[in-house]
Amino acid sequence: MTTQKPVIITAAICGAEVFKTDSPYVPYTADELAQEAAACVESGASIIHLHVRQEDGTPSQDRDLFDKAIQAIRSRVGPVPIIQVSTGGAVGMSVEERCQPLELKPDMATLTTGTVNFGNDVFLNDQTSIEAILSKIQANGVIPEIEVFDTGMVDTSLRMVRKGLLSTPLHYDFVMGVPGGMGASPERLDFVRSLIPDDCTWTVAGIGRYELPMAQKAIADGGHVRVGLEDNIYIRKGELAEGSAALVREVVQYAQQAGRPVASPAQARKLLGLPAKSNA
Ligand code: KMH
Ligand code: ZN
Repeated sequence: MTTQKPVIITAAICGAEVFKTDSPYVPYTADELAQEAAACVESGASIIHLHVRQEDGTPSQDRDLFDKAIQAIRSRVGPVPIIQVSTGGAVGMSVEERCQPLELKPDMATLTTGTVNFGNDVFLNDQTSIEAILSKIQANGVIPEIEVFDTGMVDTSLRMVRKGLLSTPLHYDFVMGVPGGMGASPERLDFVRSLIPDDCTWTVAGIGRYELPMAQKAIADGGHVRVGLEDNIYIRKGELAEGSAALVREVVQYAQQAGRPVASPAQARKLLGLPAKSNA
């Protein structure tokens, strides 16, 4: 009997574009973020993709707000998940602003390797900015997750490998369904996956109604999955998910149906080449 590869579930619990006016379950404060992270880890998530907010819900990349949130998560959640901070922040933020949480030396951080239209906005990541963010990621000993909103972003990451700026194996997140970026479909996932080197790992974040179908496809294809209110607030058409943990539980069911175990934080660390932690 072959043992199937465990599925790493990332919970994107907060983001920068959804508000309590969209769903009352979106967490803002350190306490709310920690409570939400705990529910997600109990349900099967091993990575928490983290953004933070000011009290009134305004998206922020403030170092102290991240510090409070990470401390709250680490003290509340056991086993301690992999903390992956956003360096994307919200559209319009400067590189300096976006990089603040890296000073806290989290386990991982996102690195978007290209500019993309983002609804009516532009998520700006020119080459100079990508390299500036990467050098701060590396200076703080943080492992990047390459965020791919369009297929050319894989090419850019591979060019950076050839230039010696990045090294494989890399972990990729294919974000599918942002208006302005690549769409979400099985065929597109097959294609974008075919571009990355064999030793790399990948996860899929389907946006909006594509979140759960793309999760199912990723599980069937041996990949990993990201879900959460950052990307989608509905559990079914017209029915709000009562927090990101409800979406994580849905993914756990898909994994069970496909015969794949769900990775613990310790297993996820191993699969992603992160150093082990005693309480993971
Ligand atoms: N909020 C988006 C503009 C990331 O976390 O690195 C960028 C984003 C990606 O969410
Ligand atoms: Zn994000």
